[in-house]
Amino acid sequence: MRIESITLREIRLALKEPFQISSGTVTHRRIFLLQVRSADGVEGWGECVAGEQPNYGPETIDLAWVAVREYVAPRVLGRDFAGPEELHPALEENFRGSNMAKAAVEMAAWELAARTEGVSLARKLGGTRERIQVGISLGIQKSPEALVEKSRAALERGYKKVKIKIKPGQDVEYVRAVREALGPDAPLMADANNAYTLDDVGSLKDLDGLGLMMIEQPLAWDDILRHADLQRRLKTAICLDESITSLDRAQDMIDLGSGRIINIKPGRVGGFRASKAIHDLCVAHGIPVWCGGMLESGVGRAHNVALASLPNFTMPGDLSPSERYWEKDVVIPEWTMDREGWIDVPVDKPGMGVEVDLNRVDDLTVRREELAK
Ligand code: OSB
Ligand code: MG
Repeated sequence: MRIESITLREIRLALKEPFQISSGTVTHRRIFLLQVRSADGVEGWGECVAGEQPNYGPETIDLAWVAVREYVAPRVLGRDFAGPEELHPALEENFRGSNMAKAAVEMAAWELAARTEGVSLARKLGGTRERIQVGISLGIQKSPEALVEKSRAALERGYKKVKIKIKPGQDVEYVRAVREALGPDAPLMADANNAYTLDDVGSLKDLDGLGLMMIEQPLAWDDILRHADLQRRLKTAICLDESITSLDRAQDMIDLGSGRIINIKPGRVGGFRASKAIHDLCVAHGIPVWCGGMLESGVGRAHNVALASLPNFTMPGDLSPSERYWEKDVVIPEWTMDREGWIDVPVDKPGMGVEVDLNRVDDLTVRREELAK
C-alpha cells in the first residue's frame, strides 16, 4: 500500500453535557480527523484522540497536529508498505512518543487497507464478535444523589457497566450511594485518572469494600511500580489505562502485578498493531481487556468498535452510542445501542462500516491542511 496524501481537519463539536474527570472538564471537543488517500483514490479515515489539554497524557490536539505534519507524515507519504502492520515499526524507529499522532495515521491506514480489500475493519484486525457489550463512563457529578440518578438511568437504558469518575473528596460517599441505591449486583467500577497517591490508601481501601468490578488508574499516569504495591493491598482488581502506553508497559504490569485488567485505547498505545499485540499478550496471561474511549466522534468510535470485536475484549467497552455525546454525530448511520446494551459491529460493510457526513464535517471544520510528498 502507498499513501499519497493526508488531509487533516479540526472540527468542533459541543458535548451534550460537560464531562468532568479528576484532572479537568471538557464542554466542547476539538476533534482531529484525518483522511489518508492511496494512489488509486481509495480513502481511509482516522481520528486523533488527543485532548484539548495535556491532562490525560502529554499530547494535545495542537501538539499532535504538528507531530503528524512534521514527523509522522514524512515517514509514511509516498512509501511502499506491504500492509498496514508495517507502519507502526516504521513510526517507532528513533521516534519517541506522539503515540496518538502515530496512531491516527496508522489506524487510517488500516481502514484504507480494509476498504481496498473490501472487508470490514473488524475482520481485517482479526475481530470475531458481531456485537459488543457497552458500558457508560459518567463524569464527576454535583452530588451523590445526582450520580445515583445518572447511574440508575444508565442501567435502565441497558448499559452493562457503569464507570464512575472519582477524585479525593468525591469518591467513597458517591460510590457508596450508588451501590446502596442500585444493589449488590449492579456492575459498577471507578476511574480516578491518577488523582491518588499511596498516602490515600485509606480512601482506596474504603472503595475496596464496595464490590467494584475494578478501580481504574488510581495512581500517577506513568506509574507501574506503585500500582503493584497498591494492588497487593486491595482485593478489587486494578485496571490500568494511562500507564499502558506500549506492549512493554503491559508486560511490566503483568510481571510486577500492577493490575489485573487493561483498558486498551488504540490511540494511547500508538495504533492497532500495538493494540493487537497487547491483546494477544493479555490472552496468554489470562488478563481480560476492554476498549476505552476518549469522547470520540463516530469515526474514532468506529475504530474502537472494530478493535473491541477481538476475542479477548471480554468486558464492556466505553463505547456509548452517538446520542450520548452529540446532538448529531458526523457519521451515517450514527452509532446506536440496543435496549440490552449491545452495539453491532458492521461486519458486512467494507472498512469502518460507517460513512462520514462530509457536508457536515465541512460545516464544522475550523482548520484544514493537506499533506503530500
Ligand atoms: O480515563 O477513560 C478515561 C475521557 C477522556 C479522557 C480519559 C477518559 C475518558 C473517558 C470517556 O472515560 C469514555 C468515553 O469516551 O465514553
Ligand atoms: Mg481511564
